[in-house]
Amino acid sequence: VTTTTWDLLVVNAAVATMDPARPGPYGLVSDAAVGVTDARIAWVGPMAEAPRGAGAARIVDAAGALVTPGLVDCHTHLVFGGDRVAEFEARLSGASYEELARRGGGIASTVAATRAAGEDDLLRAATRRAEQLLGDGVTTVEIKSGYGLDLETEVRMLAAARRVGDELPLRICTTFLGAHTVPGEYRGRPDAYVDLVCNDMLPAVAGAGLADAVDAFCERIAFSVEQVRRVFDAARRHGLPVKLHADQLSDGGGAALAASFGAQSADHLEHTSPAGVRALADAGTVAVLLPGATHTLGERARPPVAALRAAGVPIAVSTDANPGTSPLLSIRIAANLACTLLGLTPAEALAGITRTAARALGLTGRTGVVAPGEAADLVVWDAGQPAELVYWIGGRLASTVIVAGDVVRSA
Ligand code: DI6
Ligand code: FE
Repeated sequence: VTTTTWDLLVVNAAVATMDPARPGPYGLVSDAAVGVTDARIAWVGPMAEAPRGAGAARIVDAAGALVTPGLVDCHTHLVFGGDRVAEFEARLSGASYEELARRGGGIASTVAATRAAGEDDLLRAATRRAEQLLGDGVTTVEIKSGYGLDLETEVRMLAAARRVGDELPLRICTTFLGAHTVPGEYRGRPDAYVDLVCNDMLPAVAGAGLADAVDAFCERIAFSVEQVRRVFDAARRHGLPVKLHADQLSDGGGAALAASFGAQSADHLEHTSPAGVRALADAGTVAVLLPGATHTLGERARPPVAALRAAGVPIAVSTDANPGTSPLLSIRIAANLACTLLGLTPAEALAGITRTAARALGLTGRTGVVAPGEAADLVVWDAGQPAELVYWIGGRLASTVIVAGDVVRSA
């Protein structure tokens, strides 16, 4: 008789594996167990089929509750100084986001506050925000720079972002977004700023191992297709994958641009054309929907969800947590809005905050699915059915959060 001993065993679970190899939209396995060894999932299946005589150092009894992969928030701007509460008030009195940006508010005001903040202050504030996500089942978070727009502050932001992963048991992916907007000191000289991004910032950030990917904002109030292409060429030279804020406020051909570089993801897409959708499908680039921004800006335009679905573009959903356009600290509210505002099904939304969000970060096979070999990032929910995670608007439903096989939060 062989005996298996796991480090951790989750029993009596309704596991929404999100494994496309299993039947049904959620890859659901009832009366299931999940065995964990060396921080990874070693076995998942019906308890009746578990290896006989299997033991475990620690057992988590889900008592029939839903278990999912740890959630993945694949697009955030959690590190920033100051706040934009006054801008929120101004917008609700009639000013538009673009108007405020042109007047030197918007991103520029956060840049000023971020340049004035020390790394420890940035870290402390970002950690408080990230804690909100972790507490409700997020185990992987992407964090962008882009509020420094000079070498020193971009480096400080990325260093703070990495350190969030020391403060909290979260997987952190960092993204260099030096090409977020043209800083005041380069007004009227955007190409000179792009030179700085490509020739100074990107090499320094890549050399220090501070970024896992490179992002840019392709928009008439930010950077042109030609300028983004230069940033992406530089990213390629440094071996970094790219992603893009594409077609958020206008159709600038961002989706096709991202696809032409084999981007991990093209994000926003409110104004993406049918040609852009086809390009994403051909490239296998993930479409990341950010309904928190649509909601906050009162945008009428919607990303072309039906076309994305018909073309087979993988769809992820994220908070876009940022002080200006999406002060949203709940990935489940993002998923709810993706359904109610954008027309995703709950199954699509749940895939979008697990498996497909992991894909948008280049983490396919590592987290986002409950399957052998993946990281043991698991959540036991105070819920019985997968769609319930998307149905409730906010609140805290996570009862046990497991990261790399460790129980890190327990209600
Ligand atoms: N698009 C967005 O929605 C955020 N960045 C971007 O490129 C907004 C950033 C901000 O307003 O602070
Ligand atoms: Fe964003």
